[in-house]
Amino acid sequence: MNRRVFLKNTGVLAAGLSLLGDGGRAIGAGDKARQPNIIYILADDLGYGHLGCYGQKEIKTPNIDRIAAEGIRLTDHYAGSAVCAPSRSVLLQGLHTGHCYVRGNRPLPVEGNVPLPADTQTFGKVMQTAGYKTACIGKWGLGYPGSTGDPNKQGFDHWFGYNCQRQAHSYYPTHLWRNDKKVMLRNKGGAKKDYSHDLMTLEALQFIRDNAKKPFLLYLPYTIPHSAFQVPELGIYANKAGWSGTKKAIAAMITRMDRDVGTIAKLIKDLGLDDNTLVIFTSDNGSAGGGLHSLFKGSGPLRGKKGSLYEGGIRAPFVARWPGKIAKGSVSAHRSAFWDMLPTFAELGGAKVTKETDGISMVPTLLGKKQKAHDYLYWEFLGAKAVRMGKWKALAAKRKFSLYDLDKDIGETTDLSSDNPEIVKQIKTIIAKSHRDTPWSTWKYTGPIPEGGGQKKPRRRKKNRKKPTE
Ligand SMILES: [Ca+2]
Repeated sequence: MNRRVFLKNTGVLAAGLSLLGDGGRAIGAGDKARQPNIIYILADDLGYGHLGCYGQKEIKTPNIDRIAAEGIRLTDHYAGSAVCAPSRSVLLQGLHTGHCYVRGNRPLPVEGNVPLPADTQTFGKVMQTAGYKTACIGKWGLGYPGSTGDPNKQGFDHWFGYNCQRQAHSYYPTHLWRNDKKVMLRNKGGAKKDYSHDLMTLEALQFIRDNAKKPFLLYLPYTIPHSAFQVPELGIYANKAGWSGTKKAIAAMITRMDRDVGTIAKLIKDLGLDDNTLVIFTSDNGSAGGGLHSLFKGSGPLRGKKGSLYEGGIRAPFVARWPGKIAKGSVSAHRSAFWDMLPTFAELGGAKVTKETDGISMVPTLLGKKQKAHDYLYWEFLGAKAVRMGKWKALAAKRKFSLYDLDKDIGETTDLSSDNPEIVKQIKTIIAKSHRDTPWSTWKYTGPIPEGGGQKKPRRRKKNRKKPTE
C-alpha cells in the first residue's frame, strides 16, 4: 500500500502530522507514580498453537515471541468466548458470558452488530474517568454506526476500523470508519489497493505519537488471521516448497501482524515510553477451522477450535511486556480470562470500577506478586456451558456432562465425571448460579435499512442449528 496516498486520503498529512519520531525523549522517567500507558493488541482467531513462544514451528513470530522473552507468558489465559462478538463484550464489560450483554454473533440487516446499551460499563469508559486518552483501532463488532454501541459512545475518544464484523471478512473493504466519518478506500469494484490491517497499524502509530505526553489506552483489535486469507505479499513464505497458496497466505498474514507488533514496540522505545508502557498481545478466541487449524495445528495440544468450549476454542495465548515492572522471561499458570482486563486496567490507571465485574485484577501476576485466584471461570455459548475450577474443566452440552483433569489431560480426552460426583455437583451449582438472562436474546433491529449501505438479508437461524461444542 502507498502510505502517502492513504495519509493524504484520510487527512493525516493535511493535519500536518508526521509518523516520524522525535526520538528518545524520556517521558515520565523517574516518576514512579505516573499512570502507565496500556496497549492491548487482540488478534482474531489466532489459536493457542500459532505463536513461536507457544510451540509453533512453521510460522515466524519473532516480535511477539520477544514480548514473551522480555516479559511474561501466561499458560492458562482464556478468551471471553469461543467467537468474536461475545468475546469482545466480555472483554469490554469485565463480565463473563453468563452476565455480559452480547452472547453470540447475531447478524443484522444493516452494517454492524447488536449494539451495547448506552449505560454499559466498558474499560474504555473506566479509563476515561482516570484521565486516559482512549482509542479503539481495528474490528469493533458491538454496535452499528450511530447506535448506542458506537465505539465513541462506549469509552473510546478515538475510533478507526470496521464497525461491522461481517465487513471485516474482507481485508480490502470499500470503507472503514474514523469516528463518525466513513473513510472511503481505493478498493472499489474488487480492487485491492488499501489493505485494512496496514491502515490500522498506521492509525495506531499515529495515535501513540499524538498522545505520547499523556496516559493513553490503545485497544487494537486486529483482524488477522481471521479469513479471508488475503495478504499483499507472501514475504518469507513465497517460495516455500510444498506449501499451498492458502498455507503461505496464512503464515504471511500472521508474520505481517508480528512485524507490526514490532513496529509499535519500536515506536514506544523511540518515544522514550518503554518503561511506562504495558504492551499485551492476545487473541479473541481459539483457532478457526480450515487452514488455520489443520495446516498449522492452530490449537496446539488442545482439543477443539473456534466455536467450541473445549480448551481449543477458548484458551488464548497471552504475552505482556513492561520493562522494569514485569520480570523478563516470566511464565505464569494463573487462571485468568478476558473479564479480568477491566479491573486490571483500572488498577493500573488508578480508576474506580463503579459497576459489577466478574474479573480480578491481574496486576499482581504481571508484577510477580501474590495473586488472588478465581474460584472458577465460566463460559456459555449456544446453550453449552463450561467451567474451569482449579485443575478441573467441565463441559455441559445438551444432556452430556464431561469432566477433565487438565493437569494430566490437557487434550480433554478422558471424561472423569463418573469417578468424581462431588466435583460434578459443585460445578453444576456454579453453572446454575452463573447464568443471567440478557436482553440481547430478544433484541430486534427496527431501524431503516440504508440503500446500498446495508447487508445481505441474514439467513434465518434454526434454533440449536449448530452443535454447540466442536
Ligand atoms: Ca474471532
